[in-house]
Amino acid sequence: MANFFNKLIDKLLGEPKIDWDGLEADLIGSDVGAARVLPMLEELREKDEQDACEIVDFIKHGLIAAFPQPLPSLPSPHEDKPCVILLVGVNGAGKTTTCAKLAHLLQARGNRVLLAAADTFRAAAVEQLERWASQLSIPLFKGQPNQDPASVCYEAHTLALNKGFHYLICDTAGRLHTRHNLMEELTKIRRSIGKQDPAAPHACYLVVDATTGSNALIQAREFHKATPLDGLIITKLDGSGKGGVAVAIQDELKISPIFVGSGERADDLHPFDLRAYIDTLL
Ligand SMILES: Nc1nc2c(ncn2[C@@H]2O[C@H](COP(=O)(O)OP(=O)(O)OP(=O)(O)O)[C@@H](O)[C@H]2O)c(=O)[nH]1
Ligand SMILES: [Mg+2]
Repeated sequence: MANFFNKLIDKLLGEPKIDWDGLEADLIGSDVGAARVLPMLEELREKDEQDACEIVDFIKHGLIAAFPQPLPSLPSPHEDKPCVILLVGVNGAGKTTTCAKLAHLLQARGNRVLLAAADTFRAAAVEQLERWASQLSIPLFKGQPNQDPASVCYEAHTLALNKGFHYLICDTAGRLHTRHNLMEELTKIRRSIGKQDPAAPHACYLVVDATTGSNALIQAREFHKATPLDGLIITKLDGSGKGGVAVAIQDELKISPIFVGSGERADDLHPFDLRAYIDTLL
């Protein structure tokens, strides 16, 4: 999709008429998903639209229309209870970094935020979040090495409730969406968070690496089955990936992006901006 516009211009410059089959092949090969692009191309082909700018505009509008208006936003704490946010995703997607960034962003907005290091599989994961927490002066709850992540989340939630935190952000271990037992563990974490507040977790976000491509749709399907997802956080948008798969995820699962990560620093997290995202895609 990223080169779509350039290719389209090249095509128009090189050929007297648009090669609709070639254009279709380019678009289907993108992560956006055939379900959305095929009907758009069909309409353009019927009109025999030849103006490249019109074509791009038409596709832009079609992609924007895939998303709800307004887009869902981050929940707020209510009735003096902390708002619990769970971050899940495959290995290396950017969960731990995003937990720190999100805590930093919420703290800067005047909230009291607690981080929970619930990736107890690897000592390094806890240390990584500890480093962020100390650098950003954010309180952190960590359990014992190898403690059950569900019980770490439960204890962190107890602390957040007792101490009047506004937000609790739980980091979880990376897991392959194909590993049934690891996905089951997410269900357990969710249940343990719900014990003291049936509305919790108030948001569960899938962290997706923008360079992943269409496999992210499969990840979203599987994670959504294990723990209903309330949104996406697309990381590494500063890299080569444009995260076009978010359109396919929105189309199929009705899960919208909430934030995007654009670098490795604490303030490289921004609310998802639909128009900017579509502009980058094209
Ligand atoms: N360029 C860039 N790098 C990022 C971004 N988000 C995270 N990273 C980097 O990606 C790598 C993995 O990030 P982590 O936060 O450790 O990912 P994780 O999902 O917690 O990984 P596991 O716990 O191993 O599953 C780190 O080197 C991060 O600095 C981003 O938005 N942009
Ligand atoms: Mg991690």
